[in-house]
Amino acid sequence: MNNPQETADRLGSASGGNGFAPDTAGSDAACTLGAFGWNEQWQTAFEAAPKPAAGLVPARVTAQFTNQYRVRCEAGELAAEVSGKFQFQASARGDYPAVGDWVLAQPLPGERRAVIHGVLPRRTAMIRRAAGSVPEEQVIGANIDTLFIVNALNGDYNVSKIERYLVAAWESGASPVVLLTKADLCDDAGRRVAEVESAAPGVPVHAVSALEDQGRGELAPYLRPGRTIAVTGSSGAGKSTLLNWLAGEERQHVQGVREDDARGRHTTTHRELFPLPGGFIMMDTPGMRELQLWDAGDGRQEAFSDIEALAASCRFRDCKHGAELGCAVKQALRNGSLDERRYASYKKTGRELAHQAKKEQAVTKRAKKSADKRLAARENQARPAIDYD
Ligand SMILES: Nc1nc2c(ncn2[C@@H]2O[C@H](COP(=O)(O)OP(=O)(O)O)[C@@H](O)[C@H]2O)c(=O)[nH]1
Ligand SMILES: [Mg+2]
Ligand SMILES: [Zn+2]
Repeated sequence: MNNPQETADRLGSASGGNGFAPDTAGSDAACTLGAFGWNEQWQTAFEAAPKPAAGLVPARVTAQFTNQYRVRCEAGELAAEVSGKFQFQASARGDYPAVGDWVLAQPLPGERRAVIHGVLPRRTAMIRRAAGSVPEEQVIGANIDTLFIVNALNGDYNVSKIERYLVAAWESGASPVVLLTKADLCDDAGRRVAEVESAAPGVPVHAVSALEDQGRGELAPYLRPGRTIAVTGSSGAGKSTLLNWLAGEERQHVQGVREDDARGRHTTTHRELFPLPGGFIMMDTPGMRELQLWDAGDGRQEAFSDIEALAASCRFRDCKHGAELGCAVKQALRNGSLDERRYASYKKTGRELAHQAKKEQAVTKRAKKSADKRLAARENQARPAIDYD
């Protein structure tokens, strides 16, 4: 399995029918690694990384398809797949490269393909629980500096949904920013901005309209050279439109523009990085019906820091905020300084994370009993599915 030729053969057969095709060499010259966020820190990390093969170069994963990657290295864009040894050593799905990762790539001579032999340690990782019955983490974006949580100011508007994304965002290490899109469709955007601000302590909130070119100036501080920005949120919230607007040209299809396929209105089908004029890098993502949280205890504490602070001043350290005397949370709910909706959202995310931790523990126990743990882990490592809504 660890034979480069075998890997090349697998790459060859896999690249046939799935619509995967790297750019031709033509546009490569203008795109150096710097345009994809490469800098001295990454250079240092690359030099320090173990090199399991010869001829390794740094490359960034710019797109991920079912079982293939597209990576960008100094020599241009290449199709890539992980080495057999990498597969053998990976013990969890989260060990595999994700869009945004910097990897150790071995370009195959004379071909526009490469084999991935390693992943540089991630600075940030946006993680969710993968769909499926086995609890598994799925990295939906790596090395994201700023996460735009996109929620449209029409029927999509939902503060509790934003709170959920904030839990995952804080956990990821990326700096969250809430963008309320389609401001042209809303008469009281200002009130909603204030409402979201109170549900997102310490997080900047902006109302924008790509359609009417409103709010671009407010976003300027995030759009700095070398910075990676990911957009996340429900399908139809305007993520791809936002990317096109900030790019100043159509880089992504948006809903309603391309003729509908059998699945309906979904146009963004995979995560992909785009280097944009201005030197920043944007990651577009397909919409998610629901963001399933993964192991995000600290992220929850951060996202609900106001409630955590109240809880710290309850009389009893282990206060459940039920009928206890001296409960600061109950008092805040009574006097209206804490919103019932927000408290419900806090409790819901807590229950979910606890439930999931239990499930994970059960799986770990079973895996320990298993005589061939590694084999089990490899079988569980389903290929990342395209996540349509
Ligand atoms: N009125 C209005 N519509 C918008 C705006 N931004 C996006 N849309 C529309 O919302 C729909 C979904 O946009 P799209 O970018 O595909 O959403 P995505 O699924 O989040 O990528 C499209 O029909 C867009 O034209 C906006 O600022 N104002
Ligand atoms: Mg889209
Ligand atoms: Zn209490």
